[in-house]
Amino acid sequence: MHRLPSILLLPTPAKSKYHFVFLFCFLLLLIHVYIVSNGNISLSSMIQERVGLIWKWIDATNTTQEKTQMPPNTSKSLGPCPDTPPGLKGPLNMDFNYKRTLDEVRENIRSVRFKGGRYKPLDCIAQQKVAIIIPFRNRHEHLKLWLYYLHPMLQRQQLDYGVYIINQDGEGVFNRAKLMNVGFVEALKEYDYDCFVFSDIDLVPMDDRNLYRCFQKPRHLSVAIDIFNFKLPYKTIFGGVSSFFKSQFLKINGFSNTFWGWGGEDDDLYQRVIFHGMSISRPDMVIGKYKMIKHVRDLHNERNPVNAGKLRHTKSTMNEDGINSLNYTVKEIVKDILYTLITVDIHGPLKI
Ligand code: UD2
Ligand code: MN
Repeated sequence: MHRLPSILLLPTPAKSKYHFVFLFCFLLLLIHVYIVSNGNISLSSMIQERVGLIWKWIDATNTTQEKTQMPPNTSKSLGPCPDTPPGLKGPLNMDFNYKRTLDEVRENIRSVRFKGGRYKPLDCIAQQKVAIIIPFRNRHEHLKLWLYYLHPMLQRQQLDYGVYIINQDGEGVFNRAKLMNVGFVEALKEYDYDCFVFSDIDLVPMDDRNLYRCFQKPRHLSVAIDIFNFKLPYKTIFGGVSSFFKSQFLKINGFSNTFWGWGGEDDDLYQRVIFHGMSISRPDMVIGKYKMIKHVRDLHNERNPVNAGKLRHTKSTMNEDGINSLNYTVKEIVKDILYTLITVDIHGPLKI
């Protein structure tokens, strides 16, 4: 009975939720007082016991509620995650013909811990904070497959990561590289990322030992793609999936903003790395296997013949064209459980 005033100590939501229980107990208390004053002690102690039980139940439910609402584990006693994540599987199976709805994908991947496609390991502190940046427009089938296969893999890799889908607004000419720059700037507004993985939406790794992390050198991850017969089509190819530490990306001033339409921006990026005195690293051709989800060339992303010629000028333009000259307008930011979708107007031409 002495526990009754503890209702005053309960947090406000619990107070309102258990209001009716409080009233019920109060009623029992009145009956109890009435019985005691009339001398029926055994019935009164039974009522006393019942009231005690009800309060215990209230306390228990209240604690569970607090647990589920608890902020992420920030315990200082966690150690760093190991260099080689212990739960990797190696080669992976995948079937791109099996169609799922986005809800089914969400249902399947309940392990993503925070809104916006954010995750960090529960039992250790990730070595790097990785933002995954994906340029996007009208590739919803690809997005579902990418999310379905990549989230579990990134979690096995014990990354502290976030997924950013940078959606080009409008019907203008597509610009993959500029969208990557937008993703870099926008992700940094949210979290102190130190590593950036820039990925096409249609590339799914076939081996989870291909770590989505950053390395001493900027890295080309998608080295052995099925459509290229699992070979590099040319030695300096740098398209598909690449990773940069924040400092490496800033050193090269990011991607160029001026490659409209298909082609060239990946070779320009490679040259930026070389001209800044760096070179690239790659996984081996077994670990670096990828499947590209089938697609045709998209509307408003036709090959731009101007782009190849621009590669002769990378050296003279790279320090003025990039992160430091980026302009865009964010139209909308949507936080799905599996990704952050940033729709952006990149102020481009309607036609090449
Ligand atoms: C190659 C490169 C790619 C890029 C491109 C030339 C590889 C493996 N890939 O890809 O990195 O250099 O050539 O620009 O070397 N996208 C949309 N909607 C569109 C158009 C493009 O979402 O309407 C995005 C999407 O993430 C896509 C990426 O841009 O995966 C690259 O476009 P692509 O897949 O059509 O080009 P692809 O496969 O020739
Ligand atoms: Mn593609």
